[in-house]
Amino acid sequence: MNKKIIVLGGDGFCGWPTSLHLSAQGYEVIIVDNLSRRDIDNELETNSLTPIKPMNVRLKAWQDVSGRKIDFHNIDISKNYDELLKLIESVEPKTVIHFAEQRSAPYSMKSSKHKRYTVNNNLNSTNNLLSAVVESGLDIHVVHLGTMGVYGYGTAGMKIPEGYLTVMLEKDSGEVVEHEILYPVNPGSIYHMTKTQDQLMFAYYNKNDGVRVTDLHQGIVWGTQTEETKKDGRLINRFDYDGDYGTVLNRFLVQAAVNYPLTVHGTGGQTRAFIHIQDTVRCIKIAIDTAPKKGERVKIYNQMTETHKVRDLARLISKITGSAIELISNPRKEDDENELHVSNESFLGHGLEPITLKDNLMEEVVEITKKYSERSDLSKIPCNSYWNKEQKSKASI
Ligand code: NAD
Ligand code: USQ
Repeated sequence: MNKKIIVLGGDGFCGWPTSLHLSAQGYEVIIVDNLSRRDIDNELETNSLTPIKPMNVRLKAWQDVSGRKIDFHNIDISKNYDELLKLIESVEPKTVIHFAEQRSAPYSMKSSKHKRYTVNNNLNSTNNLLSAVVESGLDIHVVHLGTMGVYGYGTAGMKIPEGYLTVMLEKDSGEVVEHEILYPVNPGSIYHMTKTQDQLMFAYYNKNDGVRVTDLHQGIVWGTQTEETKKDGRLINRFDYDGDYGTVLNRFLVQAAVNYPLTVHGTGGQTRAFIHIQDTVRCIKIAIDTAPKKGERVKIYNQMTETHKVRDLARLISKITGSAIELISNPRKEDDENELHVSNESFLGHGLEPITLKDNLMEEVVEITKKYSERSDLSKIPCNSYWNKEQKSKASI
């Protein structure tokens, strides 16, 4: 049986633990990454809170603890199409997992340079991958890490379905017909916009060339370690806490560890979907095992396990740690208050037993943040990427 998997973006926060998990499950894993995320840390003069190791050290450590080998290729998939194609043709993978995009909304909004980089990088990466799959002539399952943010975060009170929406359309004759469409997109940043465009590329290559795709609309990932990354200090996963790449729950946990008031944007009434990194890797394994059949449309799963309001998370962490909470002017143009109901039946139906905030894993994250708190640079905590001039001038009042 073909157990070869290429992981694009396998040096990143989600890609690294996924690569280890799949290797541990007996897959032959090949990582592709251009290390652009590490370059962006240099650009922003920040770093992962956890001391992540260079790729060759990571791979040696994994071989030491597991006896299993993972290959690595440094390729910019948005630019080096021929190298990507050559690799796909020589490996003949059963699955390609695509994490290789610029994933920070604030980074994508910093300046016109960052907007253009995010669009060029993300759209060309996805298009190059799909073109290469078609040109190779191989029947490869593409698993893409998308985002809950393609939907926007508000509905008319209904649960957000998994990708598709049934609508009733009235013909000129008055007859009402049922139709299924991609759920209308409503991106909240340039980054999120690239993910909505990825969706169209998947739909098109699926329709025209029969490419089999699973698109995972993932919520905000929290935590840092998984069963595999805990096995050796050299395998430690990255942990972002800075104003561009740190995501809200992980940021609050670091802020609590370094006595920095929890930075709630606006009223904190924003409701978002969350998932622990251990569940991310489990979900990807499920997505691989439940690949769409030839001729099937793009499969879309909502990859999240619970929803919370930002201020409720802040209150919870404040209760556990005694931290102060500070309401700050929101640098983003987004609704201050929203309700969010999401369907995640597919993963639950395939046996996912979600890790939730109740499962005491927050304490584990607090321990890690305390352990590495001396590596933190408090000047990197504020979010200073503004969505537009108005948000910037409000912040300076
Ligand atoms: P990350 O930035 O840590 O990892 C992405 C990896 O892709 C990095 O190692 C980077 O160097 C690599 N990469 C980027 N562009 C590349 C290119 N052109 N060629 C080769 N490699 C390239 O991000 P992450 O948090 O691991 O996110 C992975 C995916 O999951 C992203 O697509 C993101 O949109 C999605 N996602 C993440 C979250 C989250 O909370 N972290 C939530 C929902 C969805
Ligand atoms: N927020 C705060 N305080 C902070 C940081 C963030 O109140 O210190 C607020 C933001 O204003 C926003 C919410 O928390 O309302 C979430 O922000 P975030 O930075 O945690 O997440 P986001 O920018 O949405 O992006 C992250 C990942 C992205 C992924 C997305 C999933 O970086 O790759 O696609 O989560 S989702 O949010 O479901 O679209």
